[in-house]
Amino acid sequence: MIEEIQSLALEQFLKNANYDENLVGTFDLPDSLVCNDGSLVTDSDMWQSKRRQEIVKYFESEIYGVLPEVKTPIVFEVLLSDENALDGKATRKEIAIYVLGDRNGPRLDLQLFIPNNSDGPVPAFLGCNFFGNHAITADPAITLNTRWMRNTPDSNNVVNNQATEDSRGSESDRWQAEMVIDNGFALATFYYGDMEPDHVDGWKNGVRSVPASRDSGAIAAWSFGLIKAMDYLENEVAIDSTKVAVIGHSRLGKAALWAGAQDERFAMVISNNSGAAGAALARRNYGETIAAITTLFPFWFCKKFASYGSQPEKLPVDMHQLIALIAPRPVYIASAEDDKWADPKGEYLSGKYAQSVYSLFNKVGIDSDSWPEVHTPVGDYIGYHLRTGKHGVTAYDWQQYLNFATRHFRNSK
Ligand code: GTR
Repeated sequence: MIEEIQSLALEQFLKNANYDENLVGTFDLPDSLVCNDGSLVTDSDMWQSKRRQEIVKYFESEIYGVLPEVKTPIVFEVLLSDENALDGKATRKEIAIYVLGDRNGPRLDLQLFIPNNSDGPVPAFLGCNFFGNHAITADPAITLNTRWMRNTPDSNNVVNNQATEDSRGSESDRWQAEMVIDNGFALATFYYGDMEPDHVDGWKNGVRSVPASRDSGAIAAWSFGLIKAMDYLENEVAIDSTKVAVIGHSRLGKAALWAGAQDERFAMVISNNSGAAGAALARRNYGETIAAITTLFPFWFCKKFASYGSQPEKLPVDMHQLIALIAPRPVYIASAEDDKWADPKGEYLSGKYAQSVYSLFNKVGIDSDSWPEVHTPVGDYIGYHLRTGKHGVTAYDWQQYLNFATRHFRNSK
């Protein structure tokens, strides 16, 4: 029922969305370098000690809400280790992480692929997945996720909100596990619904039910899971935890950005088609707007965010500042040409306008003066590409992420 109402509302918004660059409107973006008291940020120390925190607070209070407050360390248990995964190329582990440090509390199941031919700790990609760890490869040894899942009978064989044996490997194109391993990286991933099922009542069975009163949204819950998975990676001898890239697609790209913005242990952040309330500028009237996203998915955000639906210009931050919070760490933003709903140009511009903060660290971000052509990756510390095709994650996307991560992680040895 909820899904039906959502899809009717989506239809309306899709029909009425603006896709005409002439109707995007003009706007002033909040200045990342002017503090709330009017003082100007003149160097990276002042950014780190003062302004950065002000901007984090705005993203908390106006958009995503606060993460659960946890003082206890995670408790984890390695449930399985298979040295013959991916035809012997990788060791695959399944690790139960009790994110609140309580074996009776919320748990996420991390799946970790580690290349077998490495001679020391390796860099890693970490991201939430949409359809369970068993969807990453078709390996029948992967534990099938039994939690609530969005119905996708045609693509992922999720029926009656449950994964089926036929769901195995249904996301393998999106994850390219073998390509990642062949390039000397580990891949860590967990089902986002482990932290909160993606529906309006999902919080009741997720990490936000403890404590229930905090005003936040599901994106914060998914980000929280990424941060807790990072806690584990710091304990994993096979991983170089100083070289972990947090990655996500679409709504999970929003979660990856928010996790990476807050937690500076993530050495790199990758946003794949994250769109509205992700990389795309909120003030541009193009594709999905704040009004649309907060009507379709109010539970992703703190309550305040919806109040900007009719007045995005009042939002005290914009998404270029989410990118700026990642400075000076490398960040990559990827768009798809036909993914107009996500406002590809707005995603590019966020990266472009984050430059003032990267400049404080003498880092060059996007080095192109105009929105690049398709299949023309640009940027040094802020990478960007536009590919052909629709909303999704492809081998082309992964190839660029691997190039970007290889370049930055090799240089920082
Ligand atoms: C859409 C939503 C987008 C994006 C997408 C997805 O319906 O409006 O912001 O998050 O879902 O996650 O696939």
